[in-house]
Amino acid sequence: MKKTILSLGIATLLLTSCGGPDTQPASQETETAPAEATAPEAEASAEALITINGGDDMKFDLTEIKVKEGQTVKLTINHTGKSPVTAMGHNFVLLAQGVALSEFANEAINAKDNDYIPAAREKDIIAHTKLIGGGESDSIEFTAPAKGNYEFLCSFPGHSAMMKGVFIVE
Ligand SMILES: [Cu+2]
Repeated sequence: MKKTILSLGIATLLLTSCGGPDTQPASQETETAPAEATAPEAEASAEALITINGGDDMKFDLTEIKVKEGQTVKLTINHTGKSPVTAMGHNFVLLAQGVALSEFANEAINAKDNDYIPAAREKDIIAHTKLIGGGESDSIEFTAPAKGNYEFLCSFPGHSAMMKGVFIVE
């Protein structure tokens, strides 16, 4: 009788000790899973692909753009309308921090010969596309500046009242 109780006890010990190693591979799996999940994120943070559209309705389809500090920003602007560049031209101009958007836009009106980019304000611009008309596109590439909020606009006369937004660097 004593022998059977002993062997039962050993069997229980073996079973419980077997349960130990069984749970270990499972915990190892959960440890490797987050590492795999962060890999695509790290890859994505290398560059930010932004597409912004503007049509004959004088509107951008984006009023907020979010990127991460130091990212390579590849931005494409599409003019989805039909109006010629002289009547309904669009561009994307990203202003440096602290630059008053309305003041900049007012000066841009006098810079028709330079696609409404005032030459004296180049230092106040982080990046800008060329001025495009209906059906046209332009792409630019630049490095996202330091963390903070920046403003962007279309500098064609009168457009910035409607065509502007916040460029957020996180
Ligand atoms: Cu415009």
